[in-house]
Amino acid sequence: MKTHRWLEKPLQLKLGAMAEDTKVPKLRRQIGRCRVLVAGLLLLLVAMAIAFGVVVIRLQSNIKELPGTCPESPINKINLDPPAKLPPFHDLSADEIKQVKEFLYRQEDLKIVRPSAIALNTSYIYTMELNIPNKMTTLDFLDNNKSQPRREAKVFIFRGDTSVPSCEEYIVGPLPNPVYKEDAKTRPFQYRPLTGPELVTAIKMLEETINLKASRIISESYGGQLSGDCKDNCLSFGLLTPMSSVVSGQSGSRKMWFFLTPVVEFSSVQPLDFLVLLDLTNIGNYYIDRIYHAGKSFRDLDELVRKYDSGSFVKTRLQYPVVSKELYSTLNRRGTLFPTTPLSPPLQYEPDGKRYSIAGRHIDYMGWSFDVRMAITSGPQLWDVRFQGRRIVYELSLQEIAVYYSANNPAVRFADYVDSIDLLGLKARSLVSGADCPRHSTYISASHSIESMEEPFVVDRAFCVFEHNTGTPLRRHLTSFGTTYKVYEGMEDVVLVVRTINTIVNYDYIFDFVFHQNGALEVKATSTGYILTSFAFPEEEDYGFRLKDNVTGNIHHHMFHFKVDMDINGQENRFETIEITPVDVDNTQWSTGTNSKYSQTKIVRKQMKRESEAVIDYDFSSPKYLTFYNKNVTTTTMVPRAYRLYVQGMSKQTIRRGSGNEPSISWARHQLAVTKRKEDEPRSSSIYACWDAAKPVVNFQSFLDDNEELTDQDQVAWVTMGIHHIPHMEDLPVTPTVGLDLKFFLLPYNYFDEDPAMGSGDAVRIEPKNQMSLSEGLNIFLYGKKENPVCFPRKSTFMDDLNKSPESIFDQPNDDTSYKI
Ligand SMILES: *[C@@H]1O[C@H](CO)[C@@H](O)[C@H](O)[C@H]1NC(C)=O
Ligand SMILES: *[C@@H]1O[C@H](CO)[C@@H](O)[C@H](O)[C@H]1NC(C)=O
Ligand SMILES: *[C@@H]1O[C@H](CO)[C@@H](O)[C@H](O)[C@H]1NC(C)=O
Ligand SMILES: *[C@@H]1O[C@H](CO)[C@@H](O)[C@H](O)[C@H]1NC(C)=O
Ligand SMILES: [Cu+2]
Repeated sequence: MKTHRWLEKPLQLKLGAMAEDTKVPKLRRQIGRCRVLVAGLLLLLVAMAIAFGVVVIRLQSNIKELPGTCPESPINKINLDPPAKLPPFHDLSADEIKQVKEFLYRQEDLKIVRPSAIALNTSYIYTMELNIPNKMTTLDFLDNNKSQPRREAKVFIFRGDTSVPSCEEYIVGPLPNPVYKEDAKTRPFQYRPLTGPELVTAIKMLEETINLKASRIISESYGGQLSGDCKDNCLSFGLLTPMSSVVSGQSGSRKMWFFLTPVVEFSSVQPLDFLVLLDLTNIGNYYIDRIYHAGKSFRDLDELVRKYDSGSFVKTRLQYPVVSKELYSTLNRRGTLFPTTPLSPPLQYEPDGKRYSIAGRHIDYMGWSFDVRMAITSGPQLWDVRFQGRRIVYELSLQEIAVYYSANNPAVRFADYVDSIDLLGLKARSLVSGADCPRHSTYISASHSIESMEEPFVVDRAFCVFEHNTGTPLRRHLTSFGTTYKVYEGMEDVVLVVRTINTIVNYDYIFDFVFHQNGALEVKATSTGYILTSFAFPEEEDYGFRLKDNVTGNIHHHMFHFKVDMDINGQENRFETIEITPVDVDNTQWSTGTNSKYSQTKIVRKQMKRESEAVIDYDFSSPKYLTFYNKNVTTTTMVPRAYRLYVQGMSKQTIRRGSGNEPSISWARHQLAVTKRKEDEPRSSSIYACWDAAKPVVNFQSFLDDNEELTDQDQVAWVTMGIHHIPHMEDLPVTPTVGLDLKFFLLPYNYFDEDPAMGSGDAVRIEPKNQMSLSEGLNIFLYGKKENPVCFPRKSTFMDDLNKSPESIFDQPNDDTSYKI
């Protein structure tokens, strides 16, 4: 209360009340003897009152100047609702998914059961996605005012109900009210990706059998239990490795290695030496094919138990991990806290609201426009990418992620993951504001058809879109010296980022599509997440460093494949390399020496006329630019208006061609390949690729082998990026992204007459008013930007919202769909 009084008094002070204070004479009359003391007290009071007054005045003047909430842009709107008529590249809507399912349930020949009844021996809908319409028809719609191509779904049906089980793919349309399904494409059943019914059945069988015959070995060796009584010492078979028939030598087989792991945060860096190979070829007859334990191989559990009891191998004796904040495999903050007092990091805000628009899945930004979608089978895609109204790329899409390991033990040795086995698009989930994406991001959802759910599975935050000030100049120049014309000009590289992050069990892959204001498009793939490790027998030392007493971090190769359908000034393009070639020129004219030569470089332009020539294997000794253009579109100086493809994230795939699982990723043989675009070569990989090395369902090599003519054809650039990863201590607990970003760029190359970012109002120009004298001051050009815009960013409710809907970040426990590799 006292505090309040004191605060009230100075408030009067401020209003001028103190000058007429009547309390002073009264005090003088009544307490004459204490005059001095009182005077002193009063002085103190006055001083304090003034001090408080100043504080309050300050506060009040601050309040007067307090900025408002940052305004919304009057021009740029964000409307994520699907438009009434869905455009060609829009993912299937929830309603379309529903209509396709109902249509298929009515097809008696397919005998499809609903998700509640799916089992290994039933026919059911695994997933579906937009069937990309024919390009020519779509261009007629986009460019020539023709009618929109029909929308269709591509549906994946697993037929476990037939005498020879198979995977069937159907095209169903037209949406939203389908009336036809085209003849099925049939794929081998043993190549199918991971499915709930299989994994649930396999793991249940495995755990029951082991509990029955070997629970003693498990508990004595690892201090834990598989199920039932376990509480703080649970073990499970969580990780797995598909073993394709080229590895087992058994044509038509389907086998998987399962890793026993403790159920702790996180299993892939807590390796145990207990691995089981299951034969899953026949759906009614799953069995243990092999066991690998204590560095030895056993045919079955009986042999394992017999040899364990007879002491014929050195028994493993491990403690169950002691779970604490300090446990190396956990992601608790630990070590000395820094900064030593909590200080928030810098944040970005949007003082004039959004500078990009979104309508449905169509995005516009600073002259850029494109559509974005999430294909469940292959991940993020951009369509019809234009700058200043002119199409540059028709399709820019992730094709595949692969990671090939090497090890001594069989489960990690054969871990040649081709990740669409786990549905790349479905695993793009749960972006977290303030960590994965800046707080001012817009989140885009995705709706997927998944085997275990009748209703579409909605991922709230599959993409984030944000404008980002990179803090790096896009350009700058200063001339200041001597008598030169003095001027400074520069601008920040402010970009739009479209981001998604796919979590494939232990690894997390960040994909960024970055739109720069100078017409450059950047694509970035970055790895983070947990490494996969092996129990550290001495034989593992060839394959990685020992990171803990019993943990080897195995060497592996991350690979990413992208499709870039180039449409530079139309579809008919040329692919030209500009080689940087050494040349010794005659120098006798400029030198007094005889036969003087001068060594320099010249450019040699080479048009790649056939697919066999258009394969780029990076060669340090012959540097070159890679350009794409339409031969009819040139500058006034007859230079082709091209875009340059610049790949920065290359790596060499070293596994012997044609061996093991290599044929499944023949796209990784070259850092770049350019092919003639074909409707029947839509993707370089497939959801079957993890198993299909014996006979790849999609064999990218065949795209090249027909050696098509490329000149003035519609061309696709297939970009492979990769990184060899030899894990090190600092990969614990989780691999940091720094240094692991792989990029490629599409850069305008004689495409414009000058840098198109010269039009950007984000620039700053400073010059003296008088070139002859600085004393007259400066002209500063901000092009309408406020010099010092101040407003309150909108309050984020992200963490509150998350708390209210935990399922928007995590799977429900025991959800069958959450079994993964
Ligand atoms: C599928 O297998 C179960 C037992 O595992 C059996 O009860 C059922 O009849 C089988 N269904 C079909 C369609 O064969
Ligand atoms: C586009 O086509 C529609 C109907 O086919 C026609 O009415 C319209 O005039 C056309 N617009 C242009 C710009 O050609
Ligand atoms: C590593 O494994 C050996 C052999 O099984 C065991 O004796 C040792 O305790 C293990 N070390 C740790 C840290 O678990
Ligand atoms: C270039 O122009 C000629 C003449 O108009 C035309 O026949 C040809 O198809 C054009 N080529 C390309 C690649 O656009
Ligand atoms: Cu890695």
